[in-house]
Amino acid sequence: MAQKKMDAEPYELEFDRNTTALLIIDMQRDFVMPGGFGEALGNDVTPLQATIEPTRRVLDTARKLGMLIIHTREGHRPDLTDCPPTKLVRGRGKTRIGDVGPMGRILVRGEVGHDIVPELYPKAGEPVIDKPGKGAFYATDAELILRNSGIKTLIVCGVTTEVCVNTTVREANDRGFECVVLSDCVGSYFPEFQKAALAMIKAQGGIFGWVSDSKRALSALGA
Ligand code: C5J
Repeated sequence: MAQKKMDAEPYELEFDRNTTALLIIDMQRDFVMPGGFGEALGNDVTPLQATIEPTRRVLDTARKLGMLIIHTREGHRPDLTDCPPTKLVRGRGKTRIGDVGPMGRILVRGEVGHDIVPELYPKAGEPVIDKPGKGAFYATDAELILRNSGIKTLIVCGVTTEVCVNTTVREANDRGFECVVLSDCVGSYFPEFQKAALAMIKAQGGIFGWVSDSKRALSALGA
């Protein structure tokens, strides 16, 4: 039986495992390891590392169940022609997008820092979406892939909760996808933003979607 129920807020989520995908957003070294984009913006990256283990458990289960798994990476072409000049100068840090850091050029495709952490590394056949913006739907083929696969529901993990996760969930919601965000599998550099970003998703009867956690998601998936 593919029809499932997940304990979540603001109320139980009904979903069909066959039309549900796991979407893992930007679990790149540039955000979760020292020396990348996150740190260049002045953040302590260690809180984000706590999301890796619960996300790995959900990823393992999704793989065992044969679900569609999509990974995203935020970043730019080496010539930065797809990076808005406004994004380049924002942050005003000493190190900016395209500059050389300890993990290669910051937020540039093909560099070590741009790639996904080894624990969650995509397997062959799992689509990886390279996105120039915060949302996974802007200037990408994410929607096409999801529609072609008959996906209706997204289980969302990744970083950061208030930036790329929230932007993507809002984009997905406007396109008619149902999103459930797993609170221990999404992370922020700011505890107050983590709290607010999750609250916004489930507020007003689930205005953008649902919030659950890895334990409840794994139980709902039948793991
Ligand atoms: C940020 C992201 N925080 N992946 N990107 O700039 O959330």
